[in-house]
Amino acid sequence: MCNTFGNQKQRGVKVLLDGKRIAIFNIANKRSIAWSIAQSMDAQGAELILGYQNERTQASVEKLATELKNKPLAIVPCDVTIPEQLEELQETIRKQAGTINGFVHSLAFAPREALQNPYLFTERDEFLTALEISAYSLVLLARTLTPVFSDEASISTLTYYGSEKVMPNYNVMGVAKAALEASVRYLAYDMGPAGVRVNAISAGPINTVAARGVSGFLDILEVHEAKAPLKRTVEGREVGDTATFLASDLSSGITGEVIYVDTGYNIVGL
Ligand code: IMJ
Repeated sequence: MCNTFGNQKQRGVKVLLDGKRIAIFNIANKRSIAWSIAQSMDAQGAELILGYQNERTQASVEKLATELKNKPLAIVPCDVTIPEQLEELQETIRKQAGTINGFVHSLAFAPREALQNPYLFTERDEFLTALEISAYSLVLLARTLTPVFSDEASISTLTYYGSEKVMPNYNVMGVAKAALEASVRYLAYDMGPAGVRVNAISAGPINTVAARGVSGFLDILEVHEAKAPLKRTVEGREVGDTATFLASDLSSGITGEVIYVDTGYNIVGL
């Protein structure tokens, strides 16, 4: 048996993701939102499959994985631009987990120049790269992993308010996140009849490696603290806990939705 949560179970305490197998794409380092999600899900008893993009991040994911209570079912390469790797991903999951109860899509990329120059100057290849990696990859992963889904599955992705309102420098990423959010609705419509839910978490600004390099990012954090009703920025744990909720049976009636985890920033006009 050897269940870390034996005590909680004996006391009748519910563990949200007990018996759930969930894949998370991708973890790069300890600041990754994907890592906060992995920690929250692990704490609720999930058995995880962890994705990394390339050899540069493989070692750090393997090291982070040792901090989890439950040893991951697998640690897998997941570069969404390599079709053979996605086929292999499906095979590995089938072998190591059988079926999964869903996955988390927490990956995005736009070429740096596209986040620095005015949106007006976005080149065709920059646009296509941003949309392919940040939006199309959700469709690709949903289709690739459908054959290994259990009866009821949950897909969650990460988005940002720059999809709806202009944020300085967010540029083509805002356009990609708008496509991602629309994809969530269309996928929810397509997959709903099979019992698959698809949702997005719109996270407030967090000091991750993907955000730090952004010029003026510290100013953005300050403005957020001043304007948001909770008068602070959001923590990775809070985003992770929302992902846990969306993967759990507690959210069984929610699909096609964008849930804001932004300390209330988006509701304020001035
Ligand atoms: C990113 C760019 C501009 C403004 C930004 C961000 N703000 C926030 C972010 C205000 C919060 C972070 N964010 C929400 C993202 O989605 C980041 C995506 C991203 C970041 C980089 C940096 C390094 C690189 N390409 C990137 N592609 C996507 O070369």
